[in-house]
Amino acid sequence: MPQQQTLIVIKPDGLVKSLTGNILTRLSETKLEIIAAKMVRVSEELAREHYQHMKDKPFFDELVSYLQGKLHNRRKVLAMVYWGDEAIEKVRNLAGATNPEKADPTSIRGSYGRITSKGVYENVIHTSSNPEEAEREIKLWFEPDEIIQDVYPTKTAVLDKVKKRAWAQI
Ligand code: IDP
Ligand code: MG
Repeated sequence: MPQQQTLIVIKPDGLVKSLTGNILTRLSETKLEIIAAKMVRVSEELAREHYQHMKDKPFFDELVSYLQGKLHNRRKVLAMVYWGDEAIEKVRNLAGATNPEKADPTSIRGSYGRITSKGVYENVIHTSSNPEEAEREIKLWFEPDEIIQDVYPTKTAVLDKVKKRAWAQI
């Protein structure tokens, strides 16, 4: 069985509904390992890039606003990388179908998702659907040093004059 990594994002509706603990418990059924996790304030640029394959859909702008948390007044998501045997399929099966009304009622999306009056599927969780998508998404959301394991080849980049925030005192 292939060892894979997959991106999981608990979307703003999942956070607003206090589902984080519940979703993590459901995901633990897979026996996969969490190899990265962080809270992210999603920029419009990141949201548009993440959902680039939906850019011609009539609901694209609404979808971008949804991922940014603008529909829920909760400007954050929990982004994670899970790793292990058949990680992509295992997590997608647990997440359920894209349309929450069609998803198996015992799946995460079937249990907690809904369709908004504007027609966006609020389905609580994002999960990568194949290895190519997982690679694109993990590289979009995470720096190599934020992942506890080497999942893709890296290179050393020497950065000059890069401004970054640091603790004022340590
Ligand atoms: P996935 O999240 O199951 O991989 P995608 O087809 O990649 O599904 O769509 C990305 C997201 O766009 C979905 O999770 C959902 O929030 C939204 N979406 C997809 N299809 C529709 C639709 O037909 N109507 C409304 N929202 C949709
Ligand atoms: Mg998808």
